Amino acid sequence: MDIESRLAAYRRDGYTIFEAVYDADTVAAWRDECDRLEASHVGALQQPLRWWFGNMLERSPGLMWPAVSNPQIVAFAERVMGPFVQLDNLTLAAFPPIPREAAAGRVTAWHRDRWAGFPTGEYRNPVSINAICYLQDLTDETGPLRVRVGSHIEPIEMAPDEMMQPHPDEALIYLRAGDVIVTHNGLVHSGSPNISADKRYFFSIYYNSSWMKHTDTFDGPNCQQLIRWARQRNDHRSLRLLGTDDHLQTRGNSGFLQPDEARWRQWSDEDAAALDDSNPT
Ligand SMILES: O=C(O)CCC(=O)C(=O)O
Repeated sequence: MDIESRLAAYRRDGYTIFEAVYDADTVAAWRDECDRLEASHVGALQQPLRWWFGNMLERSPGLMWPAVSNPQIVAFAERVMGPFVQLDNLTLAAFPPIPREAAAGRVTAWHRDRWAGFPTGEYRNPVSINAICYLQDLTDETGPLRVRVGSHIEPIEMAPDEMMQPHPDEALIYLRAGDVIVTHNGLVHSGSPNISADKRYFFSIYYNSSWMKHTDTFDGPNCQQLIRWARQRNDHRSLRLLGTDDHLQTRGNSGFLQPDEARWRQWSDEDAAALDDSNPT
């Protein structure tokens, strides 16, 4: 799908799917990393309901940076949010299976994502987006992703007693391992209980605007090393992902007298021209 059609579908539906972004070996390495973190976890006296590891870029930079900086995904994010795309948080998760009886008639929990607002009936550019990658195929056993299509535009309310139940207007999405779904922060969505024989793994790369605070920290040695590498390359896209936007004052106070998209394109082109990738290491 070309990027303009993808953008139009994303604006209409509240999500878009990039198929087969990662191969089986890459996906297996992320699953192994989740198991490794679980095994090295101190303090858990009993099996938790879910494993949830934040700050994954600092924990596993070599494994996770290629996903955070994936050119296809970040280029799309820049078309949606402008060249203001920062990593808010990167979370690797695994949900152990639960008994089939406990899962009957349940969903994980309907929600809109962090930094969203209640929609007004008109499309608004999101200040944050979620790029979710599942590390096994989603089936009725591993649990599909559920979405309410268009709920990033429509002021759809859900009462507390509806939060954990399937909804008649839901769409079930059966992503394959290695696909990436990019959602608008206003899209109402939920996971599904895992009744398979294995854990249900995924990671969520949550991007927000570089005008905002970020949830993960970038002051650990691994992220600092990435920042030095990006600085050497004059790589503004990577610097922004890592919480440093050199153009924040000029671009964030540009006067706003031209349509956003034209300015965004110009700024993205300037960033690409400034990049010095003669020293890739
Ligand atoms: O468990 C899932 O499939 C959904 C994950 C989710 O809701 C999220 O990352 O915001």
